[in-house]
Amino acid sequence: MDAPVPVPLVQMTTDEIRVTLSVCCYCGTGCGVRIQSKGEQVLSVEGDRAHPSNAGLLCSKGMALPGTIRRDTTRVLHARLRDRQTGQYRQIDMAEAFDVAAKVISTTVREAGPQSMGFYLSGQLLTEDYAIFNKMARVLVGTNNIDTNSRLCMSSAVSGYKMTLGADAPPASYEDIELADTVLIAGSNMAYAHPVLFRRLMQARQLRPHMKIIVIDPRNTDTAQAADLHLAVTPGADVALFHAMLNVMVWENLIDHDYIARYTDGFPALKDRIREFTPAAAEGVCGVAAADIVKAARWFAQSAATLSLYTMGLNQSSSGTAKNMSLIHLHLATGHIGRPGTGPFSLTGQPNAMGGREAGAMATLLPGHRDPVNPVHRQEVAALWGADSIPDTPGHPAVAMFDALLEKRIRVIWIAATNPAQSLPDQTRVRKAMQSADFVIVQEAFADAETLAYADLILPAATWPEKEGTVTNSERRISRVRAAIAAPGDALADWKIVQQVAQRVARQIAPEKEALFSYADEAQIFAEHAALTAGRDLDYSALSFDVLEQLGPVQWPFTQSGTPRLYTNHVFATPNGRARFAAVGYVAPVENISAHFPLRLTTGRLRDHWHTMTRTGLSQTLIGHVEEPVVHLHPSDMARYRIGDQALVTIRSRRARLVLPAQADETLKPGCAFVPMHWGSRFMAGDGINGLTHGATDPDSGQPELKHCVIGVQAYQPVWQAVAWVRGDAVQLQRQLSIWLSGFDYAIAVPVATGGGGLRLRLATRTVPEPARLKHLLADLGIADADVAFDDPARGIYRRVRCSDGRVAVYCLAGTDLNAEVALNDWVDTDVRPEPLLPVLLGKSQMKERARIVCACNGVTDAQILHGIRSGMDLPALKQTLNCGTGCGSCVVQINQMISRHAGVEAL
Ligand SMILES: Nc1nc2c(c(=O)[nH]1)N[C@H]1C(S)=C(S)[C@@H](COP(=O)(O)OP(=O)(O)OC[C@H]3O[C@@H](n4cnc5c(=O)[nH]c(N)nc54)[C@H](O)[C@@H]3O)O[C@H]1N2
Ligand SMILES: Nc1nc2c(c(=O)[nH]1)N[C@H]1C(S)=C(S)[C@@H](COP(=O)(O)OP(=O)(O)OC[C@H]3O[C@@H](n4cnc5c(=O)[nH]c(N)nc54)[C@H](O)[C@@H]3O)O[C@H]1N2
Ligand code: SF4
Ligand SMILES: [Mo]
Repeated sequence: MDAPVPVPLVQMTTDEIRVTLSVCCYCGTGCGVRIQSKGEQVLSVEGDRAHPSNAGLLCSKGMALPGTIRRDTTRVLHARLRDRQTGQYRQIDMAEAFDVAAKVISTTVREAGPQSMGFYLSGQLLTEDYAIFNKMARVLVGTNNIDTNSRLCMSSAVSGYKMTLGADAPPASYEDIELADTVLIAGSNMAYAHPVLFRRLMQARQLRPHMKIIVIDPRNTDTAQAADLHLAVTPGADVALFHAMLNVMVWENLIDHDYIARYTDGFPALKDRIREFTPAAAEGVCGVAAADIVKAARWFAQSAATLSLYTMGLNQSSSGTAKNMSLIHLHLATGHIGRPGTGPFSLTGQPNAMGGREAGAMATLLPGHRDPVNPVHRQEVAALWGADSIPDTPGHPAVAMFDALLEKRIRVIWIAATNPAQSLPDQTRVRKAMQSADFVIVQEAFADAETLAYADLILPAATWPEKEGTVTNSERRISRVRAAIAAPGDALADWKIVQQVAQRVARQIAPEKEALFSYADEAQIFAEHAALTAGRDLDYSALSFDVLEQLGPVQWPFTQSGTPRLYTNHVFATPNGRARFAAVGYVAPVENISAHFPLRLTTGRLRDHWHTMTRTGLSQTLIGHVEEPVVHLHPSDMARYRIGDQALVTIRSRRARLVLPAQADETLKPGCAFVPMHWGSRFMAGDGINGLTHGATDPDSGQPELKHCVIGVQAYQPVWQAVAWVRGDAVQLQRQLSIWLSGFDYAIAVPVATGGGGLRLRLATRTVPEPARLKHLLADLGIADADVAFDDPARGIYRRVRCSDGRVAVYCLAGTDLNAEVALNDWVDTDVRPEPLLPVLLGKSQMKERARIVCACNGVTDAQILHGIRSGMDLPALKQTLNCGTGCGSCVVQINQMISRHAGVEAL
């Protein structure tokens, strides 16, 4: 039961410092925060001890939120309209922007029909934003072409739950982490992606030393390193592994026959199907030793309470639904569901992907967990919305929506709170689709999102912490999001923008529908939305903003109180109340390795960045953890393909090429490669990582296989290279210098965390650029006039430094004689005086390698920690002397790894 938490909302204190209770805007953990602000400035963000999901804890990203709040040109401050002829944008006021959007939409609907319009939204919208977008799409425009980036994220979890348990409802609560005896973590790097839950898990294990943790991940991630058993599955092969675990459970009679007989259907057919998946047979498919499969099966089945936590390693797959189902099967077969410490618990990625599922703002969903192919459901929703009907033509899920755009079946797309020009797979197609659209509306909060380059109309959105509404986290907990400061410029809350445009569209095409959008505030939208859940599995029709003020965050279903755990009576959300097994088969990923593409590439997250970095890229503390994109390769593969550590390498997939530095990484399985998903084309040459990935999707969920494509790698031998650094505001510098990201095989422009901050550029090509071009580069870098210069223009050599106030302001090293090491150790402590640079410029010495930040909260570098370890310090001593690991604690895993790797090494 949710204990009522007496929470006061916005407290005024005497010195005018306001405290606002809200929720962190990043991951689906949904940590409660206390925002302290004064005027329009956020002074601090700290964990809310009263919030039941995090009890005051925050990770590095949550702690660093204040550093991401800027009210300058890093934000989209005004609406802008592009002139199609000239490509130039002009600033317009909001009324004109609403008129333009409404005219484009109504004309398109009238002339080309409702199916020519698409809405592509985001798991980062608030429930109220989804609700109004959904109503606009389905009953005003008259299309089901509404989908969100949750298609790239949670849709396999949705279909997995629905096909087994009957409803899209994660049955467990975070407190089950503290009550489990075995925890199976599949395809999730919680230590990075859900750090506060990972900390809860580590604390739980300290209190319950018998707890067993199994991690299934092709990489030996920080999460896997904390496990008692790491199963390094071959990417994509989880179904074979889960089937083999079930095979062991059946063979060793570890299943719960009584549970299966009383509460489930379909087990015999599945039992037949898994017969061939003996551990020995599965070993060859999934790459996990048979003995480990047996051990995992026993730990899972024999513990008193087994909980599974899983995310993108299962969902982002062409067999994502089957992966989810075959894991849920293990819970049903052993009765590990509906009791404390048990259940298949899918962790949501984005802060309100759950809310989007509840609001049904996706092509394959309707509000209140209803189904658009069901005519009764359509009619129910239409009636509750006060409309006649909802169209029956199926809508396009995300990937298909961009295909439809490319093929002109969709002509106008409205994109909000997602950055598809970086996050959708197969970027060549996605970008072409946006280019070929009749009109693209982009509703965005941050000014440097890649997708803005494709916008005809840019609408300025308010963002956290400027918005009011609700979000639902992974454990079905609905929390209030509250505004601490006003939005800058003309930016408006997303729902308000939709409301204005919808009312104008209604006036043009269906005046009787204008009244459907006359909400006074978020509370009214929520009330209408909550009513749509009445009588459904998630029922929270008794909930309102007033009740949330009284009780604090609560878990659905909610009648008089919340529900921490589902299916406690073992009645499932299927028509006959019985859970369903299905005889799903194992299907290999869409692309298979070949002589030409011998490696499997997977992609994912880093600890301190959020997706396409529009927000985390602004934080001086967060950018330090990992500063630039690299491809991680196993040392044995690097040896095979003659690739040096840190050397540049060409990565080829069937769709694109990308040149990146290689990083030797023993945490990978041989034959596998990893590239983080975060850096897009504003940071590097090419279309970003998703130039390489493909758009093939899971047949049931429509989720693309972002976790697997095959690649070839080859050492890249540059003929000419340059490294440069410019002091100043990285965002501004990046805008000025971004033209230098094209025309080179490899180019990056990345903000710098330490030293003098600023922007770092690195370029490489196979031909020496024309002298005129290099002159232009030097001018753009601000080093046309240098204090020190050693140039040989004929050979493209420029070694230059410009100083101001006795400190380096710009430096550039360019030439054919830069060896790879110079190019890589391209770092100087930019706060030092210029003299130490001279030998470097003269080519007589290499630069010293720079330190990297480990502890983001307190700015402690790897060099400092290593020094401490080498002088004999253990974790408590390091914490005490250096302060590292004492903030959010997200870096403790990394510090422990450094201790285990370097302890005992003599002081240098
Ligand atoms: N720091 C940070 N945290 C985040 C986010 C962020 O951008 N940054 N984003 C949020 C969002 S939206 C999401 S969806 C979540 C994602 O959270 P996670 O799913 O935990 O993150 P990923 O790194 O995408 O992928 C998890 C792991 O899947 C593994 N994997 C790859 N292929 C397979 C496979 O075939 N089988 C198995 N079993 N594992 C495989 C990868 O090696 C990787 O370690 O994170 C949320 N939290
Ligand atoms: N290769 C690869 N690709 C992936 C993944 C992967 O693992 N590998 N993961 C996929 C997953 S799980 C996800 S969730 C997606 C995430 O992909 P995206 O959704 O594209 O990522 P974000 O950077 O979070 O984009 C959110 C956008 O909304 C803007 N924004 C922020 N707040 C607001 C607001 O309040 N209103 C409006 N209108 N805009 C706002 C931000 O500036 C940003 O541009 O990426 C997917 N793509
Ligand atoms: S775990 Fe970190 S990113 Fe996720 S909600 Fe909590 S503080 Fe925010
Ligand atoms: Mo996600």
